[in-house]
Parts: sequence; C-alpha cells; structure tokens
Amino acid sequence: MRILVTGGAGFIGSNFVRFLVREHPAYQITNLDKLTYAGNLENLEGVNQRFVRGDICDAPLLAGLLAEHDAVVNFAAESHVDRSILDSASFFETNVRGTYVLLEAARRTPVSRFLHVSTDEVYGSMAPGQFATEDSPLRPSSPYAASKAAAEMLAMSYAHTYRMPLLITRASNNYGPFQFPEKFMPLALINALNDEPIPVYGDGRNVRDWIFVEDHCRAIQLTLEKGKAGGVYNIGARNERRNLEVAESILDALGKPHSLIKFVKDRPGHDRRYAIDPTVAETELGWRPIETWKSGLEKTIRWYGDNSTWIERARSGAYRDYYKRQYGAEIKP
Ligand code: NAD
Ligand code: TDX
Repeated sequence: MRILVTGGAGFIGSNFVRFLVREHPAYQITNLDKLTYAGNLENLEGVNQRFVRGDICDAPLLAGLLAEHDAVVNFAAESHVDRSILDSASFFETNVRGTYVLLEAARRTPVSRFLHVSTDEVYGSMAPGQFATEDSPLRPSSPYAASKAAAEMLAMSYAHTYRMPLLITRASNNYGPFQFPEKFMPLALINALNDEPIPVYGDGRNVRDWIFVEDHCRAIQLTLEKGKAGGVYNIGARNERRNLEVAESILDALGKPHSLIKFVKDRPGHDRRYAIDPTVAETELGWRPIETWKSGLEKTIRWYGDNSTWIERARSGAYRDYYKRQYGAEIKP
C-alpha cells in the first residue's frame, strides 16, 4: 500500500513513520509536512522515507500526490490547546480548511482509505465515572478541540455524500519520544531534568488518559488494515492519571523533590477529565496497548535523558518567547 502521511514530521506522525518503516516495510510512505514550529526533520533522522515539504491547504500539490497513493493518514494539525487559546487562526486554517482541502482533493482523486487522526478532546470534559463511546455527542471546549470536531464533521459529510472510505481515530493523550516540549509530559520531564519548576495548572487534579505513542501508532495501522469504512475508533489505554500524579511520577523516577511542582494560574476553560471507552478498537481491531504506565514512562524518561541536543534545539528560538509569554518565566540558558 502506498500511503500519504501528512504531518509526519511532528510527534505522533514521526513515530508512525518510524513504526511503519520498522514493522511494516511493505508500505511505501510519502511524508508531507509543512514544517511548522512543531515539525522537525531530526525526528526522522536515518529513516528511509520520501519527504515532501508542503501544506495540506495546497490543492494542486495534493492532487499530484494523491494520484500516486492508495491511502491517506492525516496527522497534520496545530495541536496545542494553550496556543489555540492565545490565537486560534492557524488552528482553523490547518485543522479545518486544511482537512477540507485534503478531502476535496481525495474526492477528485479517490483513494481506497482516508484515515483522519482525531482526538478524545472532541467529546469535551466527562463527569466522574463516565466514559465517551464513539456515539457520544461532540462537545468540544477549546478552540483547538472545536477545530478538530469541525474537521471530523466535514470528513463525515464527505463520507456520507461522496461515499469516501473514511476512518476516524480519536486517541487520548499521547506521550513518548519526540514530543515537542510545550506539552505537559515533556515539559515536566525536561524541567525536572534541569531542576526548573514544573508549572501545574489550577489544582493539578485534572485527569487525562495517557497512552504511549507507539501503542497509538499500532492502533492507526490496524485501523487502516482492518477498520470498517465509516468507522470511528476510540484509542485509549485505560490509564487515567491526575496531572499532579504525572508530575510526581516523573520526579520520583528521576529522584527529584516534589517541591519542584509549582501551581500556576489555571488554563481558561480547562477540561476536568477526558475519558474514552476503547472497547470497539479492542474487539473489532484486536488492538491492546503493549506498554504499561511504568514501562512507557521509563522509555520516555530514558529517551529525553539521552537526547539533550534534540531538547536544546527544540527549546531554542521562538519557543523561548512562547514559554515566557505562557509562563512569565525564562527558560534557563
Ligand atoms: P504535532 O504538533 O507534534 O505535529 C503536527 C505536525 O503537523 C507538525 O510536523 C507540523 O509541521 C505539521 N503541520 C502543521 N500544519 C500543517 C499543514 N498546514 N500542512 C502540513 N503539515 C502541517 O502534533 P501531534 O501531537 O503529533 O498530533 C498529531 C495529530 O494527532 C494531530 O492531528 C492531533 O490533533 C492528533 N492527536 C494528538 C494527540 C496528542 O496527545 N498529542 C492525541 C490525540 C490526537
Ligand atoms: O504547563 C502545563 N501545565 C499543566 O498543568 C501544561 C502545558 C499542561 N498542563 C495540564 C493541562 C492538561 O490538563 O496538563 C494536562 C495535559 O496538557 P497538554 O499536554 O497540553 O495536553 P491536553 O491539553 O490534554 O491535550 C493533548 O491531548 C489531546 C494534546 O495536546 C492534544 O493534541 C490532543 O488532542
């Protein structure tokens, strides 16, 4: 199968490309990425793939590429909630209009599978004890989540109207190697490694369901192979943790004091709890996460510990300005 992967130089996309090259070498991959601040070709060093620098909003480029491929996996997105709160224009440009341009290109040049990578954030916050199933209503809270829900709805309308062979995955919070330092897990880990305070929003009791990135990548590959056209799949690891517990686990693993945790002003509209029911993926796709919280955390900590040059580069330049704006503090030189 010839796959066009979009956004494959980012965190999950680059892990997905690495995973396919390593475990499913029969796939031919083209990686289309705009290389925004979150895209990084260092994530793909030594990986045998065809790379095209470009934008999913570029219709003529997509027309040419789709003619050479059997399937699309769309990771390309603006992905950070806090940035969407500061300024959401690029979120609607890439996540909504970009998905529209990609769908329109695939309508004109059909592919046999169109997998759109979405998120559990489209369901919004869940009450204690409640789990979203694929049929639960979409109630996005942040501009980021709204842009992802809008993209899904557009995709569903294309599947319905034009019989596009659409697959949607809604994953929970990913963690693992190559995650950009703006997200909570790498931010906490890197700050702990550097003895810098870990900023925890609000009371730290917000809950996320953490999944190791490679488990998510395997679920995407299985969805591509076995998913029913029109199917939606929740991809979660049944691994709910409070943010405070995540920070403490990282500090404990590194032998650092809990006093590095610093409670800071809460994120506006901060969703209290994300929780999804992954039964459909488990039963229909035969998917199960391989990593436990302990093994996934160990692998992640080891990777960041071993990749100080990657960290240094990712935290340089414009990221320093973002950090100062978001946290009112300088990154240590
Ligand atoms: P990321 O921000 O690390 O990577 C996004 C990639 O998309 C970058 O390489 C960037 O250069 C590229 N990109 C951005 N705009 C583009 C455009 N217009 N054209 C082409 N490429 C463009 O994001 P991530 O965390 O790897 O997330 C990937 C996808 O998975 C996103 O769609 C996100 O919504 C979804 N998702 C993420 C998580 C998570 O926990 N990180 C969980 C569930 C779903
Ligand atoms: O500095 C921080 N302090 C803090 O307490 C940051 C950056 C985050 N947090 C909290 C907010 C969340 O409750 O940690 C939790 C995780 O935050 P993020 O890493 O920003 O992730 P989240 O907002 O949950 O969204 C993520 O999961 C779903 C991804 O960024 C999305 O792309 C994905 O769709």
